[in-house]
Amino acid sequence: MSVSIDTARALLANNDRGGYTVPTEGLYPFQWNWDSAFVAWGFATHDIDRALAELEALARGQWDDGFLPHIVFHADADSYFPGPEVWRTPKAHPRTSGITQPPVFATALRAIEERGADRARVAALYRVALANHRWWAAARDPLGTGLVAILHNWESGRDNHPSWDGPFERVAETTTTTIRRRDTGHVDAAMRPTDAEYRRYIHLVDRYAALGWDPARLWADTPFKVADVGVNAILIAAEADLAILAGRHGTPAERQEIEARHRRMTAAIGGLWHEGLGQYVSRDLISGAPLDTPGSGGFLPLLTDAPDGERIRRLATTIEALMAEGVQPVPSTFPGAARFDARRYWRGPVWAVVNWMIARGFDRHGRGDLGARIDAATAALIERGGFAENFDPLTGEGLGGVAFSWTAAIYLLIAERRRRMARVA
Ligand code: 9WN
Repeated sequence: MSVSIDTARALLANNDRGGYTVPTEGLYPFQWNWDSAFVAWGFATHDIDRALAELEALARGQWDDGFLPHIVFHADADSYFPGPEVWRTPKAHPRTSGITQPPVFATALRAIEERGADRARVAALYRVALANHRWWAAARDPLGTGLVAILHNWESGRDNHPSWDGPFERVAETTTTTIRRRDTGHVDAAMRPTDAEYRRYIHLVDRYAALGWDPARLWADTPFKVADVGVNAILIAAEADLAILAGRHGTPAERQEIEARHRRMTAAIGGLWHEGLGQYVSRDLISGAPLDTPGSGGFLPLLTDAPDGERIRRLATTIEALMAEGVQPVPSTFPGAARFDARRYWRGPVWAVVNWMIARGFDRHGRGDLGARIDAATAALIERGGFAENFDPLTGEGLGGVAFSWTAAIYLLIAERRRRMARVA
């Protein structure tokens, strides 16, 4: 498929399953949480009604306590493992998984509203986001530290990043669920996590299902508890966006509550800075160890007010140095890191959605020049490699699944942004 604004829109229309969008045909046949937030944002460039519908469909998967699942199984499909029969969650109509994903929802909602959305529909979605942020605080930071935890690597969205290898040494392999991988029937196994990794991923699912997916029991029992730098940064940015939405759709008390969480989290994420690497890193909350494999996730705190001038300079210098060496920005794991693998998922490849967030982070901190360079590099990768799932940081080749919704959404957003910048100039 040639790459253009028209083909990006056509791709989204083609992956529409009637009000929600699958990440790609076959490999991912359901609605995914953060994919849909980016897709809604992308739809907002040309179809506000459809953008709202995407978030409304995701909201139908919300649990009573505010939890938003990482997958909503609106319709049956047998081309993906693990399906609903493996998750065994209490939610029905629609069925869902039992873990979550990076909370981009409120940020997407604010972006949609800015482009002129219906007030009543935004107000209803504001309440969904508010309940969800309260869930994050209560379920994933019960001690009020200001850092939320992920309890499964899939919750990071950066699934097999080497940072999770250490914490996974404590995780057993499943003995009760048969692994029936479908992903390797769609894409080359060399681009995907290994079977041993999958057995551990599913052990966590088995264990949490046995605990009835009760947040307090999961918190007390889990062998995998990580303060992921990406999820924390994205949640802080989402709290800032939610505070703005609260000003229009909520009460003064809600706004204060959101701002208090925002302040506490902004202060806490500073503790994830790694001076030796010159970037932020995740932390194992069980051992206390920093998870110090450098990669794109460590740049996401640029979305927040946490980094000072010196840290921003170091983050920028690192990206500029990589680009000067001919590396495509921004690799999920940096070349030279011990477990770097240019073609394997989050162990090297570049992902358009992460680039979009890092670029906006540089804009936020007065480095719009670098934000624009990252956008240009992302658009060029897509134009050469197609609407691929991700890209080889050394060759630029498109990898993983093809015809990916969120890659098309980011292409539309970059194009819109460039049009706007051209008008301003
Ligand atoms: C598990 C859908 C999702 C993305 C994730 C990406 C991948 C799933 C998988 O695909 O994860 O959630 O089966 O590998 O890592 O970020 O949301 O595109």
